[in-house]
Amino acid sequence: MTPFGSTRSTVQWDHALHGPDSHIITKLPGWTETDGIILISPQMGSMTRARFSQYMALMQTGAQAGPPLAGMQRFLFVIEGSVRVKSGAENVKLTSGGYAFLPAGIDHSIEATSLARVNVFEKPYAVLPNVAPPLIVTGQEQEVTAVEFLGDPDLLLRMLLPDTPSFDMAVNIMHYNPGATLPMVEVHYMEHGLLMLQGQGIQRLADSWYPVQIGDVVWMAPYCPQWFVGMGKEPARYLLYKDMNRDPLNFC
Ligand code: UGY
Ligand code: MN
Repeated sequence: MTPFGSTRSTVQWDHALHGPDSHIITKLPGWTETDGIILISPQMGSMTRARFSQYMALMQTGAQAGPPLAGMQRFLFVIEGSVRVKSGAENVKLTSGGYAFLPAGIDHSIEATSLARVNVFEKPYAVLPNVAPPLIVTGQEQEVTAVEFLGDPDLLLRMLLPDTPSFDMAVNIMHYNPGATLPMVEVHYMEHGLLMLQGQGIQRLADSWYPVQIGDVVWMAPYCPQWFVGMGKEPARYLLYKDMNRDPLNFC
């Protein structure tokens, strides 16, 4: 309980910071024994709307996910506990750091095999003529090779999805050693959903600088100026959604 109604959470037309103290639990349609926290959705924003959703599913042991809406892709990232994902011949158990990308229209089941906390991104798939739709991807973040971001050995990037035209979205993990920064203030037409996985830092969003820490979620609309510095004695890491590989006029 925060005294005097204070919170770091804020929702602006082109960005938002959603801290754990502002979470509201809701039902996720079709999911059983699960509490949902809708973190980012098209209901957010005014002059521009988020074109994806990000939510946290707090699943009891044995809980089952409901299906996404028609045409939606789904990306799961397990924060805590374990889930089993099945689809066709695919049958994988995902534990902390495990992830699964489920293309639009693919039948699948997700069952919690323990108490589990799962971050989910969903986005309508943007078809590209003459390009095959993406296939299922599963993996474990610890097994993904880290590459230096723009040549900085203290700023590492892990790409959890293939960067090919079939995929219209990326989910990456950015790792900052203490003091590392994005090398520039980025301004780009793609939007972001971000979950702080570890540590703390300062997130610049448009003309505001926000202290952020593990558990915080950030939405950045297209063209929202953005910059980050990792602070404290441990690395800062965030999970980052981004739309990719499509013409910006696709969204008109
Ligand atoms: O890839 C990106 O757009 C990423 N560097 N942005 C960010 O971390 N805010
Ligand atoms: Mn960016």
